[in-house]
Amino acid sequence: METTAFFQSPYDITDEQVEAYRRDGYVRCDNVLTPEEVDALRAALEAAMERRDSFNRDLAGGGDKILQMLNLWEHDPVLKAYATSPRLAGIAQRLTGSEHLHLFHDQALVKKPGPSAASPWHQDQPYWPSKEAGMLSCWMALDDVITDRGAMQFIPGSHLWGEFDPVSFAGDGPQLNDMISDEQRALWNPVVEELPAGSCTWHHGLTFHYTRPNTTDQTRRALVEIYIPDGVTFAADEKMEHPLSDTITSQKGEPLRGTKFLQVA
Ligand SMILES: O=C(O)CCC(=O)C(=O)O
Repeated sequence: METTAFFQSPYDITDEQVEAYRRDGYVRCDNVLTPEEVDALRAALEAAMERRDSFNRDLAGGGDKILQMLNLWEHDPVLKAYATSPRLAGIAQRLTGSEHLHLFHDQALVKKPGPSAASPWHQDQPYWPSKEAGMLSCWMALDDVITDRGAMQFIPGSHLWGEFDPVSFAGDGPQLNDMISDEQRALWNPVVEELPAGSCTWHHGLTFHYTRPNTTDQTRRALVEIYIPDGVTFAADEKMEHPLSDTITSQKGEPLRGTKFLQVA
């Protein structure tokens, strides 16, 4: 397949998957990418990791335990084609019911073998500059992910529990366990989604999720795309700073837009 044809064809997400997303706050989509597309994304990601020319940091506080690299699409045409692809935009439209979608940002989240850390239970929405909930993430496995390599775990239905405070990925602040009610604790039934490379999960910004440290001898490379549906506005000073705060062009209360938030649908 020509590189230019990558990520163009639609993925036929079923009504049952859409229903599951709305009920559980996440959904699994198998075989969204072809093996050739996975290879192209892996090569692009490896090159980006070599260059380190995108915003990058260790989410666990140092030492590449959870390497995060943001807006890789700016430096690579394959990663841009993927982030803005009709395939992902089409799935996001179906899941959210939104006609229009903007890319908030992409991010690689890499857990290498060796010193690694858990991504603590958290929601995404508290870290985002958005007032309303509704933004969602596509978490794509570029390696086969099993529980001990850092497969995503979710609490089904937790997207209906409202917005909690952000937690520290370095584990030095309040953790979610201290914040949830006894009732919520009783409903705390994590589901692990082990995935082959090229399959993904989509999760709502309020859904609690977690991954274990990578204790295997193979790297875990995940590529995450975050989209903004219609109806989400800029919360300005009500929310914490984000690495992309400086690129936001909206005033408080206006639809969340920025110089780098590409329209994808
Ligand atoms: O990949 C991980 O370890 C965590 C992923 C995550 O928190 C996210 O995609 O929102």
